Amino acid sequence: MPPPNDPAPPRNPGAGGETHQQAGGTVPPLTTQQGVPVADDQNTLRAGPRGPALLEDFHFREKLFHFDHERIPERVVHARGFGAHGFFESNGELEGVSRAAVFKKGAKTPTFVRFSTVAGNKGSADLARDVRGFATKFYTTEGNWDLVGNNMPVFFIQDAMKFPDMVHAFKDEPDSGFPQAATAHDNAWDFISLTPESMHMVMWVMSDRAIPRSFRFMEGFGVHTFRLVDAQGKSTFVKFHWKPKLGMQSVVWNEAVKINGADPDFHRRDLWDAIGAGQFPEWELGVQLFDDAFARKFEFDILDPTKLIPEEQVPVKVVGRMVLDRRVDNFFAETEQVAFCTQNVVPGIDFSDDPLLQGRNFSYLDTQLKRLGGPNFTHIPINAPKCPVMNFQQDGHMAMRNPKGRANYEPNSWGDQGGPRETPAGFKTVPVPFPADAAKVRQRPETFSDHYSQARQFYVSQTPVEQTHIADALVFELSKVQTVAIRARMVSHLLNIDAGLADKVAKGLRLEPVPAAMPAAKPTRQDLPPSPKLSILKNPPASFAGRKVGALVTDGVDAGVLAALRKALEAEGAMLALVAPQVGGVTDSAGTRHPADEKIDGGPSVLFDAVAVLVSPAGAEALAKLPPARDFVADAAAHYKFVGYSAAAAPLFEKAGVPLDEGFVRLDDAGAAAGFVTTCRKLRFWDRGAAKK
Ligand code: HDD
Repeated sequence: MPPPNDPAPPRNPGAGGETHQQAGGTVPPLTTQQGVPVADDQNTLRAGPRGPALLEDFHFREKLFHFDHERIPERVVHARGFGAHGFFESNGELEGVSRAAVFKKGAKTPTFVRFSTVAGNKGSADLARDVRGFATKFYTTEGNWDLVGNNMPVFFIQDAMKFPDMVHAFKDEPDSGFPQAATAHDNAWDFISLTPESMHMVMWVMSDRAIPRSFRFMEGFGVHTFRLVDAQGKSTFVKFHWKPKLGMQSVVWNEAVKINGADPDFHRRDLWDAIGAGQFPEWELGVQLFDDAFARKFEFDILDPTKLIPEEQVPVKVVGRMVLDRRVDNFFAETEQVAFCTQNVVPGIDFSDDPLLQGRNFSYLDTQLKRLGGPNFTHIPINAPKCPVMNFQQDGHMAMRNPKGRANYEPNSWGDQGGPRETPAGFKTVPVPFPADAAKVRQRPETFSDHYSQARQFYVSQTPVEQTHIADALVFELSKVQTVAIRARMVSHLLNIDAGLADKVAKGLRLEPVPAAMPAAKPTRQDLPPSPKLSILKNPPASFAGRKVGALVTDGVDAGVLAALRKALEAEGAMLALVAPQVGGVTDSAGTRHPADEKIDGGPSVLFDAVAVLVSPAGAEALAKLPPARDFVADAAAHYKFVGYSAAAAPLFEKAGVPLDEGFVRLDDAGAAAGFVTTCRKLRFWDRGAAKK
């Protein structure tokens, strides 16, 4: 057996039945599902070579039957995702706060994470402007804990009742079936503009958080307030955070659009490649802990999932780390069949009364039944706990865990043979008193009614570059909305968030006249201080580790410079990909051949974090005539990337219409490589051109 992550063995040659490989050596015999060895897998059983197929061909019938039933329903949201295995290691900081075994000092718990986009279908492109799912299954010694979060700490709606409407509006429109994996259409913005509680989340989704460079460079959030419960039953409110060790990074919108064409699998490939290369992504698990007293004095309701608690107000305490160090062996078996449920908690972790969370606790179990076809989806290996499971639930489709003996109920009189029993150490819901005067109502609390203050706080916490991106994204999305009244309604909301933002968007849409501000249930608070932690660019990574430079090379590339660049990147923990006119590669100045990772039009610069142009004079002249080579440098410049270059590259820049600036770094001798890599740590040269706005 090859190790699980080894490349697949070569496929059997030949399709016509003459050259197919026979069993023998290390190749096992092909069998039917019944284990019957198959002598001929090329031809159906026929009445004569040109006659009709015969019904008795059980191998053919079984093969087609199985193929016809390969698909299961895709997830109604988060259909497109990618998973990996890893572990969580606790540093013990929560020992006194939660009795969960997963938080014991040094406890190492296996995990499975599935990242996803929300709106697009299973085959959509990775770089959609969208929220990213960040769902983690912890296989703890006391059962599975699912932390089903997103890469944004707030949500569009406050009550699960609105979830189907929200999802319907965001996904493709029901008559046309498009656009898909995009909110840039009338239905989405109609719903948003009629739902003021979504305004905070809209700021996040229009920000660069919605177009991450990689799953590895994203934060994650549990969103809701949960409770941690200690051994005495005392509970503490908690919000969960994942912080990527490699820091945060996003792409720019024009880049996202092009990545979707160049490599729609960009995010999944990135994770797959990184783990394969031994660059295991790592996140710190952080918590914001607070008590009832804080909850009472906080400006917003801690049960409202459209609000966050600024980290400056309640700092994030690191309680452990998660490393993703193993690819899946089989996408369907693991990534597709994994079933996350928010109600999967363990002793020491409990829910709050957040109405969105309460609704989710119903929805996830329900959806798995539909998706996975029966109540025994917990028997599928990826969903099965790694601790003992014992109860009296039985039978059902595809039951794999079937207890022996006569006891299938309790109480019973069968003593030691009577099966499992309740234990005092089990999960107990925290006794939270209901208000004595509580009546059955369908009513939003008044404390949920400020929809603009935190949207404003998010916006004013961004750098000017990030604010520009938010305005540009709004203009882009609303330009795709055909109903002018919806555009206007959005601008009237923006006026409650920030007058400057509303002005930019109105001008960008050429919306005349500018509407009045939307009447608000509560006036926007102007006094909330900016929270720098909400900005990506105010929290840059410490190094270029985990990133990738694409070097456009030609024959005659300076052997010393190329070797030095590779060495400097390796020392930084970064990667180098060679892009050449032909995939066979190039011969350097010392006569050594370097195979290319990409042919020039298969490896556009949007796939890299920074680029280098290392060419000979003849090579530069030849590249200058190639449109994809000109695009390579023009896009790198337009996307504010750092560009390392040899002097000979000048004709290419000239033909591409790219003026040089301080973001272009000369790489004429080997000594310059390390300096270039240090420069790349800043990730983008935002001072270039339009970004200065
Ligand atoms: Fe949800 C999937 C995250 C609100 C109903 N959700 C799903 C996944 C993630 C989230 C990451 C994909 C899990 C996977 O990879 O398999 N959802 C969230 C977050 C929310 C949220 C962070 C708000 C804070 N979701 C939410 C609500 C409802 C749902 C309010 C319904 C009342 N979500 C579902 C679902 C899905 C799902 C329909 C589809 C596939 C699945 O569950 O397994 O049940």
